[in-house]
Amino acid sequence: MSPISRGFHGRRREPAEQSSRVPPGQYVTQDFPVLSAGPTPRTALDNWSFSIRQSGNTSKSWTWSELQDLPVEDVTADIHCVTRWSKLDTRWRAVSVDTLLAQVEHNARYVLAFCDGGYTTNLPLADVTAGQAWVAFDYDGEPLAPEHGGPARLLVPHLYFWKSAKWVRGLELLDKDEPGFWETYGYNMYGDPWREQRYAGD
Ligand SMILES: Nc1nc2c(c(=O)[nH]1)N[C@H]1C(S)=C(S)[C@@H](COP(=O)(O)O)O[C@H]1N2
Ligand SMILES: [Mo]
Repeated sequence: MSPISRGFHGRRREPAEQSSRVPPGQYVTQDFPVLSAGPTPRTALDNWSFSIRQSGNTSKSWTWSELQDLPVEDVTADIHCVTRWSKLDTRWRAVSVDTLLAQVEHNARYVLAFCDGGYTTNLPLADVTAGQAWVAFDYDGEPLAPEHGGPARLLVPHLYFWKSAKWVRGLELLDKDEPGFWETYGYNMYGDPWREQRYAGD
């Protein structure tokens, strides 16, 4: 009989399955590190809104309770930080960006997410639509903690996690790609973890 109990063995993910889910240069962690470029902003839910802007105007905005009334999805996703940690099977409750954009007329090709605290990050419209991006407000069955972006953050798990803007307050719709906060400091404009697009030129 194996010296390792079946229960212990059975709880482990098969290494092959795990490695096929971990992009090059990443390691899997059970922790949830906090990476913030500044202090954690705290906006009361009564003062919170999510806005979609175009050419300097607000096209549509939702209060906190209006956002909660939209169709909510349970999302399980692997996330990958450019500092090389990956976390598998993270669980979120979230509203799809598709649901939000469906209420706005536009023909934009890019978005710039904006946040309390001034952080921004840029994404192609094609990467925040078709079921690939969400505004998430619960993590692992609890309201999203402030240090992880609560009350709400963007969740774009197929790109490096710096694209998942914490304390997100809206999306600006753009014709041209404009660098956000980290992109201005030399991070990649796109950030595909499977192609290791960490820095400009990768
Ligand atoms: N508003 C804001 N969003 C942000 C950041 C930030 O500094 N400010 N850091 C980004 C980076 S680099 C990463 S890796 C993730 C970290 O999210 P976490 O702190 O929940 O792990 O948030 C991203 N979103
Ligand atoms: Mo990051």
